[in-house]
Amino acid sequence: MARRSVRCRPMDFALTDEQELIRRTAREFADNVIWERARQNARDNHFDTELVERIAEQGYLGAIIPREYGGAGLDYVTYGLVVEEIGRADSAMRTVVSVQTSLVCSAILKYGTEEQKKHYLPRLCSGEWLGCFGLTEPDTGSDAANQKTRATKVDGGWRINGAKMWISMGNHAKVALIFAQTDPEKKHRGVACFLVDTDQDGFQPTEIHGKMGLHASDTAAISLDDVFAADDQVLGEVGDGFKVAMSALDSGRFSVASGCVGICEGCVQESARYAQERHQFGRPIASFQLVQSMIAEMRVKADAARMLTWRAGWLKDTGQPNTTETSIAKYFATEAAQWCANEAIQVHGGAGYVDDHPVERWFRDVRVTTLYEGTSQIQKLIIGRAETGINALIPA
Ligand code: COS
Repeated sequence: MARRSVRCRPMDFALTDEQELIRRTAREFADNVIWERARQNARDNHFDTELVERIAEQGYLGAIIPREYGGAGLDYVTYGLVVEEIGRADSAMRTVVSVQTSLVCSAILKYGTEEQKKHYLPRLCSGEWLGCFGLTEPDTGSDAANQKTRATKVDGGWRINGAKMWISMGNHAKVALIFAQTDPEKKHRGVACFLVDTDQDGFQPTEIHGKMGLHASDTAAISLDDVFAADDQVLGEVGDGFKVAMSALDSGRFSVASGCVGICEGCVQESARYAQERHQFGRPIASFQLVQSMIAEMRVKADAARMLTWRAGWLKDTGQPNTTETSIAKYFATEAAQWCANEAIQVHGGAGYVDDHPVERWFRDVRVTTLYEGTSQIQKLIIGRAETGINALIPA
């Protein structure tokens, strides 16, 4: 599973034997281990740390991190295959993988000093520590540069005050990437990213209850009251924070897209299976053209989402710019998964309205994917800006 040199490799839709094996292994693990517990964990609103440990043992936390830092050394396309399988089984666990691997580990790998990489990455990849990504605030969502959290220089480090919102794993993380403004006049160029140790009094997470979906995921509101980060806990240079965030989101959005490909695929398979079993008017409902139409459209969207996601992964693996293509994949795959989950319930009829079938959970869990890691509207504005050269993000 060593990271291959793929520079200049043409885009190839055939998976290598190694990729097929990794995909098969991930599929079996998702079906036999994650799937088994997903429904009950959702019913119980249970963040299953034991399951997180099993996922870590498989090498799925930090899969794209080189082996020398404790990762599995996978390329992005292969990582996407794993995330697709986990996403099909349980979006709550897929969120753990996406946050830990793409938002936290990839940021440390790209911007960390050698000491930071050696200190944090092996612990995060092994699952000994969980990490969280503290960018969003109560009043700062899409306008990510507008951080209200403040970092003030003190002897030997920084004092951080503010609040973060909707932070996955915020109640369990040992290290939190906290984005904070150091100099408001500099706007996004004043933002810094801190590797905050959560074991301190001023770091106070509170569990967010009442979510529509992702019931088995841990989501926190975090209050930061004079939290301390030493000078060697700044990730990148002071002022690099916005770039750290955007670059991490390039990886995170790919991961969300991959998970949504998994939901699309699950919807196709479950709908086709159910439509063959369920009889009405003396025939399997799969024999009705209107039912086949729904399944056919799901298949088209699933395949298109997968191709766009693989393209984004291939661009990453070949070292090419990919922010726009990642936004395209994220936008399309999340909207497609939402559409597929809705249609899959339609195919299941009343049976799809209760959690006896996974379509009920997919429908609730998928809703957040067009919101987090950049809304569909933000993705479209990024794509539109790339096409036209005109920034429509900030009205004149
Ligand atoms: N990787 C690294 N650096 C990047 C980058 C990327 N993908 N994208 C932009 N940057 C850099 C730019 O190079 C630029 O650097 P300079 O200051 O040196 O010029 C800087 O960041 C600002 O870039 P840009 O002008 O493109 O940023 P915008 O203010 O236009 O970005 C959007 C606005 C809306 C795109 C951004 O704020 C965004 O993605 N918001 C959504 C946030 C989000 O997804 N939140 C959900 C979090 S849930 S975990």
